Amino acid sequence: MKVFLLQISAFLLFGGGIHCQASTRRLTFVVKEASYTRLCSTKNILTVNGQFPGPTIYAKKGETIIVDVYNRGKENVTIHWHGVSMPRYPWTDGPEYITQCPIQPGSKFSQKIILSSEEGTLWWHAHSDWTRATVHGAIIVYPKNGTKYPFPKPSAEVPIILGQWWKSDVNAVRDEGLATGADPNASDSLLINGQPGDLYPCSKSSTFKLTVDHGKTYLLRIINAALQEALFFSIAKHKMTVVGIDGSYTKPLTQDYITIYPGQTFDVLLEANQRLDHYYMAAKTYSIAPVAQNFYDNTTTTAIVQYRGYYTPSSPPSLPHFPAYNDTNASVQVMASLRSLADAEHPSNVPLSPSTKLIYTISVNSFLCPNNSCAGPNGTRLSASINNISFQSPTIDILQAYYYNISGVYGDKFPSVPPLVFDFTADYLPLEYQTPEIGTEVRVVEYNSTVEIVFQGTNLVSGTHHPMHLHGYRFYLVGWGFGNFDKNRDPLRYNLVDPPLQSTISVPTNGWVAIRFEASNPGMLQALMSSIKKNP
Ligand SMILES: *[C@@H]1O[C@H](CO)[C@@H](O)[C@H](O)[C@H]1NC(C)=O
Ligand SMILES: *[C@@H]1O[C@H](CO)[C@@H](O)[C@H](O)[C@H]1NC(C)=O
Ligand SMILES: *[C@@H]1O[C@H](CO)[C@@H](O)[C@H](O)[C@H]1NC(C)=O
Ligand SMILES: *[C@@H]1O[C@H](CO)[C@@H](O)[C@H](O)[C@H]1NC(C)=O
Ligand SMILES: *[C@@H]1O[C@H](CO)[C@@H](O)[C@H](O)[C@H]1NC(C)=O
Ligand SMILES: *[C@@H]1O[C@H](CO)[C@@H](O)[C@H](O)[C@H]1NC(C)=O
Ligand SMILES: *[C@@H]1O[C@H](CO)[C@@H](O)[C@H](O)[C@H]1NC(C)=O
Ligand SMILES: *[C@@H]1O[C@H](CO)[C@@H](O)[C@H](O)[C@H]1NC(C)=O
Ligand SMILES: *[C@@H]1O[C@H](CO)[C@@H](O)[C@H](O)[C@H]1NC(C)=O
Ligand SMILES: *[C@@H]1O[C@H](CO)[C@@H](O)[C@H](O)[C@H]1NC(C)=O
Ligand SMILES: *[C@@H]1O[C@H](CO)[C@@H](O)[C@H](O)[C@H]1NC(C)=O
Ligand SMILES: [Cu+2]
Repeated sequence: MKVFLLQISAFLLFGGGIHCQASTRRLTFVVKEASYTRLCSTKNILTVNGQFPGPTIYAKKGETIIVDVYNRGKENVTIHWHGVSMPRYPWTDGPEYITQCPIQPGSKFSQKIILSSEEGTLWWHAHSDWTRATVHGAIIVYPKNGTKYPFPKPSAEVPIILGQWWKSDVNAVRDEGLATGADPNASDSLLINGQPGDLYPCSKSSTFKLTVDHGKTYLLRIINAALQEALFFSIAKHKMTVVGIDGSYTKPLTQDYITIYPGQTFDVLLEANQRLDHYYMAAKTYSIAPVAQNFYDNTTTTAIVQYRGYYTPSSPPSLPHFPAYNDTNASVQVMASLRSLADAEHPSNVPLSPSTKLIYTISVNSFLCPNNSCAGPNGTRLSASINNISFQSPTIDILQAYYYNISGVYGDKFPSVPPLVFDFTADYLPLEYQTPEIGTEVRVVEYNSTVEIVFQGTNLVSGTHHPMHLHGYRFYLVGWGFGNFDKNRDPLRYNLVDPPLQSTISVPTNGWVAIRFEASNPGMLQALMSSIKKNP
């Protein structure tokens, strides 16, 4: 139950898509089912090349790679390059019915990945329904020849992919949620690199282990590939230093834990500077939902950091300390402290006086069902909206409709401000506000305009946090706060000097964020709200 909204297009300028390089590398992705056993039971999952998590793509900054995708599965899929801006080339970025039609079973489609300014960790995932639960992998973008990391070269680099596992078929879980109108079932476990870890049944022998040498530093490339869960991630007795997010570098930020939202990627340095032993690295969900109900996955996934040497390890290894599962202050800590490098080699280009200012409310909604027969709150069906419009997916992709001037696929009346202004984050809100309109509306922005979007969370149905992700752009996170955005006071506190450059942020629980970017990449700019769970 994904809800996406706000597609933006400006003039499309074609013919700029020639990216010849001496040798464009080609990779082969065969999407097919494979049998995997987790939590004492076996099922078929959709994979790329039979691998779960899927293969890592290694690239250099600025490189173009072609991925030949063969769909040997039973359902439509597309592969999306998450966090890649794809300058002037939205056509193979993946979102189905937004920039392209899906790849049907038995067919092949070559998808070009055009890397430009990104450097660090990104990821790829399937972009059709819940296929991304198992069809995903890392993209590692190294500095160009002759340039370096803005930190000492680590001894080794390790992808840490956080995920979720359902014992049931993921499509059955999704279908059940759609049929009943309730939150789909929470997953049965969280995963680190495809493994639940020591704290789950039948899992101990395959727990992911990272062997380290005392005194060395490791670069963890952490990806939250979970469908829904915002995760706290920490390593027992070790600090982590964040040096990058979403494929751009940050000033070093030393933390006991990070909060990583679905879709985000972090580059984190781990110094192996503790007593020779085994230590757990672990992840668990941040959620404001009541603890006793099955609204979110309340389990803890672990992997082991093991020092090389001769010693008797602690058994079990020590677990990291986590904030309380519902600690909203903790959920914003990293966001509140991250700063971009903003130096000569990594300049900040944040627009100082945006020409277009938009305010978008993000709400969880409910639709009435006949005789209150749905399984959402009070017999309703859960949904989500931006500015009170719940996105209806078209059957022809919007970019194609734009290109060929096909009318009736989408409208261009997406409101720039909330159609109704109320105390968005009040404890009690009128029930009649809960039902949104339905539509496929697009907001058109002028090419090269500078845009500010304030995403304002509301407390309708559930005032939870909302991960937001834009395609085709990375944006500067210039401000955030709890409560209602104040257009007179809050902009005075914006960080216009060294705001972090990201492609995925989370609107805090009953709060807001402000982002800015230059609309210089024509195409369909899509804001994705990752899910309508009580704890998306
Ligand atoms: C798969 O994609 C094709 C082409 O867009 C579409 O006609 C078909 O309905 C899709 N099938 C499903 C099950 O969504
Ligand atoms: C970059 O360096 C690698 C290893 O030193 C070399 O194999 C490769 O050809 C170089 N690439 C370019 C574009 O110079
Ligand atoms: C969802 O959870 C309920 C309650 O535990 C269970 O009865 C149902 O079978 C689950 N659905 C799926 C698709 O696993
Ligand atoms: C986790 O959630 C289940 C319900 O799904 C509940 O029974 C259990 O008490 C919860 N455990 C913890 C540690 O909160
Ligand atoms: C967090 O959960 C605890 C235990 O479930 C509860 O007592 C507390 O009120 C919750 N805090 C917030 C801010 O919801
Ligand atoms: C969160 O932070 C605010 C302001 O710093 C403080 O008033 C509040 O008590 C904190 N809440 C928790 C649960 O720590
Ligand atoms: C709703 O309930 C009424 C009375 O129980 C019944 O007559 C009617 O058929 C129900 N409607 C639907 C759509 O189920
Ligand atoms: C696009 O279609 C509309 C009507 O559907 C028409 O008025 C307009 O001239 C067309 N534009 C182009 C560029 O073909
Ligand atoms: C959303 O639109 C519906 C239909 O017009 C209306 O009933 C509802 O009050 C609106 N809610 C908000 C928050 O604007
Ligand atoms: C848009 O901006 C780019 C880069 O700043 C510039 O090269 C181009 O001429 C501008 N185009 C228009 C139509 O303003
Ligand atoms: C459910 O109904 C009760 C009683 O009308 C109301 O107080 C509550 O807010 C409703 N909850 C939702 C989520 O609609
Ligand atoms: Cu994306």
